[in-house]
Amino acid sequence: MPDDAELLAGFEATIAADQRIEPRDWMPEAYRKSLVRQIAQHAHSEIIGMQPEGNWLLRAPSLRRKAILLAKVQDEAGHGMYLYAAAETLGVDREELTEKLISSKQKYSSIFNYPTLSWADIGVIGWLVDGAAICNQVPLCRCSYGPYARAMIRVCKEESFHQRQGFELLLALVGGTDAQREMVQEATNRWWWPSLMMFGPGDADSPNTQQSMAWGIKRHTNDELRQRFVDMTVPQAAALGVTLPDPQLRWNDERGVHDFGEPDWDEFAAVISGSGPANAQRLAHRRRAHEDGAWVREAAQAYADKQAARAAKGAVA
Ligand code: BYC
Repeated sequence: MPDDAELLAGFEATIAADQRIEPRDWMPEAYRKSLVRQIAQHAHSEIIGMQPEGNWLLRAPSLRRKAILLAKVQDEAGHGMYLYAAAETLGVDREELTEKLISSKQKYSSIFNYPTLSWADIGVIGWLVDGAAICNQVPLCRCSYGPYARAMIRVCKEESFHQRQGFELLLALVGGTDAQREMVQEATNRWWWPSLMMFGPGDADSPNTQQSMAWGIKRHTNDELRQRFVDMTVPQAAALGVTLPDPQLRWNDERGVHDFGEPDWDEFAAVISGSGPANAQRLAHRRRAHEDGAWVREAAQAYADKQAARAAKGAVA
């Protein structure tokens, strides 16, 4: 049996060689915990993220738009399932994680605590929120933990479709009436800063980044990804003919990237500590859905118990 020092050396050699850690491999407890923290938060975000858009399913303006939106919301449920399954490979179970979500012991993304007030919000969520998600999540396909990295490959493919559907929806609106163009601009004004906050606090205030990068969980810092998102989005805003609501946003020739203003970090702190505009509503809705689903879990358990009892009887006979 290898001792602890040998196990740690093996883990570190795998990370240094940029190879994957798999569930059967030894890993430091802090690595496991940090992954559970991040993957659970990610899974919860996908599940809670169904609510702002689900809110528009009955009001989508055509059958085509309804079918597209329905498919997107279902994809998000699927992403939540892959991610809970990835977390389960680390020795936690989905029931336990759901309990932590509905009792506010684990976080979910700040972005889903803002309300969806107009149909243009659905387009802007696809464009900006899914756009930010892609920037943040593509590097996670190379995460050092195998099950998370593999789940992210499929998630990212679907996010890329989500981003395009949002952009296409907005293209249709900006090609419409003045009122529709105003609706797009107004939605952009509301979602721009919360989208920048999705990347997390600035690097100087991000307690987890350094260790997560050393472990190959994160591949870039929060500020690097935020910059990448801004640079990617500016030409898209120009193509749509909308203005991003940041007077400091301009190209910096010397740095070869855009300068941009600072998000309101007090607002971010309030939203992640539960005081955002829709936190209470989102959690109450999730809690109710969980309670309403109790009979499904009971029925599944009764069925599993019956199968196990039959198998045991068969084994004895
Ligand atoms: N919202 O040290 P830091 C989606 C927390 S799903 C809330 O930088 P880390 C989508 C952070 O957890 C979107 N909390 O942390 C779904 C930490 O608190 P704890 C979700 C945030 O982990 C449906 C503390 O602040 N995406 O896009 O190194 C439809 C300090 O932060 C946020 C993921 O989860 C936030 N925005 O970096 C459409 C991706 N930011 O845990 C779209 C995977 C930070 O110490 N996750 N916090 O109590 C990540 O990439 C990283 O976890 C983060 C944060 C970049 C989010």
